Amino acid sequence: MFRLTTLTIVTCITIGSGVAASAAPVDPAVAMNLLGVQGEVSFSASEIANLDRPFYRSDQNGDGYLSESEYISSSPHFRGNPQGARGFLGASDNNGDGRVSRDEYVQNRIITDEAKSIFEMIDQDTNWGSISAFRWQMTRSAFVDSSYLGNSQLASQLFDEFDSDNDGQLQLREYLVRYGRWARQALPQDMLDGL
Ligand SMILES: [Ca+2]
Ligand SMILES: [Ca+2]
Ligand SMILES: [Ca+2]
Repeated sequence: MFRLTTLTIVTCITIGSGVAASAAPVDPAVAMNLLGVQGEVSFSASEIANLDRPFYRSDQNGDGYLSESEYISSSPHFRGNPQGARGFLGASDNNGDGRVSRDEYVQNRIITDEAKSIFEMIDQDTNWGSISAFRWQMTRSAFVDSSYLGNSQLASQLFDEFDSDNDGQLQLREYLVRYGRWARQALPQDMLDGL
């Protein structure tokens, strides 16, 4: 059954006297609110129903988990790239048991698929479809001045947290790493489980 859940975030930002606003880490709930993250609500019922199909296709021994070797053999991209498969598996393996359950898989899909569509909405002047996702990146000014985000001061703080290599560009991979951490901290499990 597909449930509609409403993201209600009560935020309270307290900036201590004498502490620069940019030095305070961004609260995950504040970040999710600015980005307009909705979790599974942003997917249609049929999209949710399709999310776990690749999981069952890849689970070759049918034990309900994806192993590293199943990742490698199910994707041409990972054949000859076991390190990439390990990284991909690690990004979904929330409980760190070295394998990915159906719920872990679906949660990661909900997070990354929505994260990518938000990335596209932040900078609508770029034709993202014409660029390989491995090369997606946007400038600091595209992010901070985004009319989608609509709050340049908070966007500036967010950008500093996203831009982990400090090169003034927001690469998709560093965006996904931080976004995934915040989403898991701030969103209730039932907004990410796809049930
Ligand atoms: Ca398996
Ligand atoms: Ca696991
Ligand atoms: Ca960067």
